[in-house]
Amino acid sequence: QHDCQVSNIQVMQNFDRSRYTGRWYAVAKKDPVGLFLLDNVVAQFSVDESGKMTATAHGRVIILNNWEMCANMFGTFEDTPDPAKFKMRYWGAASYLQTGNDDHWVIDTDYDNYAIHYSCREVDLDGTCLDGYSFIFSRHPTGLRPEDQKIVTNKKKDICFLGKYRRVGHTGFCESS
Ligand code: DAO
Repeated sequence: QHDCQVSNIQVMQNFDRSRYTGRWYAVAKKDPVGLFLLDNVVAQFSVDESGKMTATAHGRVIILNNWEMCANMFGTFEDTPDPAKFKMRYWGAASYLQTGNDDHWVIDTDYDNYAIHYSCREVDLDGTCLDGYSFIFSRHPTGLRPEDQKIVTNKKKDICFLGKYRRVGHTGFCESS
């Protein structure tokens, strides 16, 4: 299971999008090439009337070399045959923010405390991930509960991102906007 093949990565079984709704605080992040969201990252997931998953998120970013701001972002999710694997189209409230269409996989979650997200943007010729990112989310702004840390560490290993994360701080930078 640690051959690091993107196609072999195990995702959440029987993912329940309605239990996943609500606020999630990013507590750690593995950055992609050309990182965007720096810290104070909070995502809010919803399921609309038709059952489609959507999200809003904010986070501190630095754009145009040196301009620090809070980015308000929107995402819509396209379903795939695997209930835990989505295609996420995202864009910013302002035109100069990043837009994209990324994979959005839920690797594991207990819905009430922690969640592990994974996105590989570019698969290498050998089938491993050449450029990807991952968020570790917590329902608690204070971080993961000690009992969840071991599970999360094991999952980081499974997705071959162990040791590549940095802590995502919450200083209140995006709370006023
Ligand atoms: O921060 O480097 C990065 C990549 C993240 C891009 C995605 C940001 C927008 C997300 C919107 C919705 C939900 C989770």
